Amino acid sequence: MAVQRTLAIIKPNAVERALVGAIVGRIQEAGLRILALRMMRLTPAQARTFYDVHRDRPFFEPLVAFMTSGPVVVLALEGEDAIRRWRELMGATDPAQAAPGTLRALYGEDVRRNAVHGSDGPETADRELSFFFPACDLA
Ligand code: FUP
Repeated sequence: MAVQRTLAIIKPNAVERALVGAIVGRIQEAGLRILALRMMRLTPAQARTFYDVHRDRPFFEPLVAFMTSGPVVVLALEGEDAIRRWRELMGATDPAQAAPGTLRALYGEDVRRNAVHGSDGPETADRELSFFFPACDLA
């Protein structure tokens, strides 16, 4: 399996609950390398662009409101099979369906306030990484 890069986001509910350290710890214990890390507050325009694929879904505006409700931490991760491994660590989108011990099972509150994000494939990862990090940060 090739070395991959993926984008992770620690969402506003997890930042608010002081879970950044716990989540970064799980990333590092899993052997995923942190290439870049930044805390920021998304603007509504940035959140809409980031989630553009969902713009026609009924949950789009509430999702944008949630993602802009407080700071997030964005991370560029690297490792063998990193996209799948990070999604496995996150668990299913709906915390109620997420496997025990996964970050969404532990820290997610509902399907919107689900604590973490991860790219869902190589093309998405490229697009999402370049959305947040200039290429020089990922060298
Ligand atoms: P995932 O790849 O697991 O983050 O899941 P999706 O791409 O399906 O959804 C992206 C985000 O949309 C979720 F993280 C939260 C939000 N969402 C909702 O708010 N309600 C839903 O019913 C589904 C997704």
